[in-house]
Amino acid sequence: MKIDVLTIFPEFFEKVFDFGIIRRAKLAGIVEINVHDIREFATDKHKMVDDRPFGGGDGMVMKPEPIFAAIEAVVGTSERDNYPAGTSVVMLSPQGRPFKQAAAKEIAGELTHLVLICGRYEGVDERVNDALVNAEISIGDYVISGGEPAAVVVVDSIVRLLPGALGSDTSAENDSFSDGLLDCPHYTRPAEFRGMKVPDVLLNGNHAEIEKWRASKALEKTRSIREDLLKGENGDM
Ligand code: 9D3
Repeated sequence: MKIDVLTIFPEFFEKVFDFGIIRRAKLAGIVEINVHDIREFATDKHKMVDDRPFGGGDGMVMKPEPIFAAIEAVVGTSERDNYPAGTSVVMLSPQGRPFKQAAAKEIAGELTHLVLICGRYEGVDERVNDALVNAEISIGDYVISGGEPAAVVVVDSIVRLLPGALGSDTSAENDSFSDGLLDCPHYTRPAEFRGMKVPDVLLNGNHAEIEKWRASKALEKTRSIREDLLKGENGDM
């Protein structure tokens, strides 16, 4: 998969994709991630990327021209109907559909080229959404200052699902019983730390008993803080 990120803060991404699973996936050729400075596609002498909102109001709006030019550079066309098969342009925005694991799976399974546009300021000229964008994604119901942290979240969740991205020792976490539930508690040595004991069941070597305990703890935790997951309201964790 190829991922292109369009941003006015390219330095934000300097190190963030160079760790752990994403780094390994890049080195293995499973994903190629490129970050592009939207400002480099501005053609006026001041390299303007934002302007005052028509109709008045506070804040600035991201101008359409540099974003259209950036899409032409990375996709080959700014005509959405002519995007190559397997290509999708996604806008990170508070107005987007709340991002879920199910969407990460869909993107990882179906796309070969993902383009992420990171908004800033009060918003992006709506003609970008109307003409270029296939989907708008929000990462949740809280306000962040721009699309950049959201792009990192979306990229991470997708790359770890690409075939071969997880080592054989971590891939198990994808299938097991815990599907759709929060995880059970984990412990390692020492068996007693500052008076806090590891539950006996984990020390007795009875693996059937241990799996039963883990399943019951996962269910209990999910019921207490994420009832929505039990009702299947939160898609496919
Ligand atoms: C005046 C209304 N505000 C919306 C709640 C303005 C505003 C807030 C935050 C405009 C832009 C932003 C920047 N946020 C994002 O670009 C963003 C975001 C978010 O704020 N929350 C969750 N997901 C995302 S994805 C991009």
